Amino acid sequence: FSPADVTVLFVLGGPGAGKGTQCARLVRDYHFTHLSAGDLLRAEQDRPGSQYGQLIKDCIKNGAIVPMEVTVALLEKAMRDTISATGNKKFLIDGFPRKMDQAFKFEEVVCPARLVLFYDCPEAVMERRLLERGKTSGRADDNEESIRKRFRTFVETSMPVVDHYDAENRVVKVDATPPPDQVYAETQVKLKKVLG
Ligand code: UP5
Ligand code: MG
Repeated sequence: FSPADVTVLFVLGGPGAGKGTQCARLVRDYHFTHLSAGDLLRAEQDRPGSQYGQLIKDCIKNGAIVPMEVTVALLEKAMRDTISATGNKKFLIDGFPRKMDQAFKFEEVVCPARLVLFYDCPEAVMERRLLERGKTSGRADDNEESIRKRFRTFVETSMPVVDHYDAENRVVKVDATPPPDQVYAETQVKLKKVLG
């Protein structure tokens, strides 16, 4: 596909900030296709015959970042498949890039992002949400030990990505602490200002 026809918004924020929750609303109202890097990795992990299954499993459990080649290839394939199946070329890329090398690689080989939507949330709030979800989610990383590691990776490795885009004035920052509908209302107002 031609990068010029494609619109990509990166949706970033700490573990449990509410990226997936807000993306669902944006899909409903603005006809984006939602691609969660974490969901794509979990699906690849469970795909019979995948050569990356064990690697992905270990990374997710430890809150570590899967080597970018794997994630970028999954995202690019999902974008191609979506475009050929539906024609939709507007994407929310959720939970990616979470390391500088991924950001550079994606914008070089796939396409530049239009902007970064950043959900800002205190750790204590995110922890409460993840522990609550962990009661029923079945996610291998919704436990105290994995959550601690995910937070550390976020602060050390993923926040620099947000800071990088912020320095380029490409970040729309939204307070993710209030209830979901309130966070969404702020998202809509701020996106409208930037995208029109
Ligand atoms: N909730 C949501 N919003 C709320 C609100 N405003 N008020 C109250 N409750 C709210 O929400 C989390 C929970 O909080 C839910 O129960 C929700 O109802 C509630 P959700 O919308 O799921 O938050 P989200 O930010 O999407 O949290 P998630 O757990 O998905 O974030 P992570 O970034 O940790 O997970 P992800 O799936 O993106 O990545 C998992 C792992 O995959 C990473 O740790 C890493 O190991 C690997 N990965 C890579 O290696 N590379 C990548 O590029 C991406 C992932
Ligand atoms: Mg998510």
